[in-house]
Amino acid sequence: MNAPLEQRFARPAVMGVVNVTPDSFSDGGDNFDPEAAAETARRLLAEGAAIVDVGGESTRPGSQGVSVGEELRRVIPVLEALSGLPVSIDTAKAEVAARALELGAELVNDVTALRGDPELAGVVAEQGAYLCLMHMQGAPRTMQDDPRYEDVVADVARFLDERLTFAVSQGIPEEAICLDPGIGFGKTVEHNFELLRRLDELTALGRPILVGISRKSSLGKIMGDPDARTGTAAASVGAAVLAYERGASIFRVHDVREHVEALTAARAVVAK
Ligand code: HH2
Repeated sequence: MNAPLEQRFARPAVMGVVNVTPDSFSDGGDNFDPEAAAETARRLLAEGAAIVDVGGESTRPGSQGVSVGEELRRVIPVLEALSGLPVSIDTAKAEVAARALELGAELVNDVTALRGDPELAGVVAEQGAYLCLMHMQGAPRTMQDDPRYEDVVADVARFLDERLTFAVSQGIPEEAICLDPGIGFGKTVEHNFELLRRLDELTALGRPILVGISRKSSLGKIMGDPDARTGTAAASVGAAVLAYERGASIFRVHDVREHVEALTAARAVVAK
C-alpha cells in the first residue's frame, strides 16, 4: 500500500505540465517531440515540481480527442525517457494508463473522473496507483458553449463526492484519491472564480484538492481581453497562492519555478 496521497504530496505540492500535443493552448507544440518533452519534464522537476503530468491528448475547448494508438505513440517514448522519475499520466483511457503505470507512473489524472472508460477504475485499483478525479460539465468539444449551474460550487461538490464514492466502490482506496474542480471545463469566468473563492466547500469533502488554473483563459479574460486563450504566469501564481490559502493542496502548473517560489513564501506566511 502506498503512503496516503496527502503524505506523498504534502501541501503545497506542484505538478508540472508536459503536454505532448501539437494543439494545447499554452504550450501546444513545444513538447510534441519526445526528447523535448522529456527535457522539459526534467527541468520542471529540477525547478521543484513534486511530479510531472504527461498528457498526449489536448482537452482544450473545441478539441476532438485522439485515438488510443496515437495517444500511446505520443506518451510512451516520453515515459520511457523519464523512467525512475515521478510521473503522472493525464489520460482517460485504460490502455494508456496501464502502459504508463507499467513504465513507472504513480498517478492517473483522469479529467472524466472515471466516466470515460469503464476499464480505467480496475487498472488504477489493480496497480495501486494514485488517482485525480476532475469535474467537467459536458465534453471538451462543446463544454464552453453555454455552461450553466444551479449553484456551481454545490453542483461540483456533489459530483466529486459521488465520483469519490464510485471510485472507492471499485476498490480504489480513498487515501489514494485527490479531487479537482476542473477550472475551465464547462465553466464561465465567474464560475471558475466562484469555485476558487468557495474552495472550503470542496476541501470539506475530506480529500486533497488539486487546482489547475495555470495559464487558463479566464486569467487572460479578466485582464481585459475577452478573446484571451491563455493567461500569464504572474496571473496564474496570484490565483494559485489564494487557492493555497483556501486549502488547495496540489497545483497543476506550467511555470514551476515561479509557483514553487510563491507557494514557499505563502507557506511561510500561513504556517506557524
Ligand atoms: N487542465 C487541463 C488538462 N488536464 N487535469 C486536471 N486534473 N486539472 C486541470 O485543470 C487540467 C487537467 C488543460 O490544461 P492544459 O494542459 O494547459 O491544456 P490542454 O488541455 O489544451 O492540453
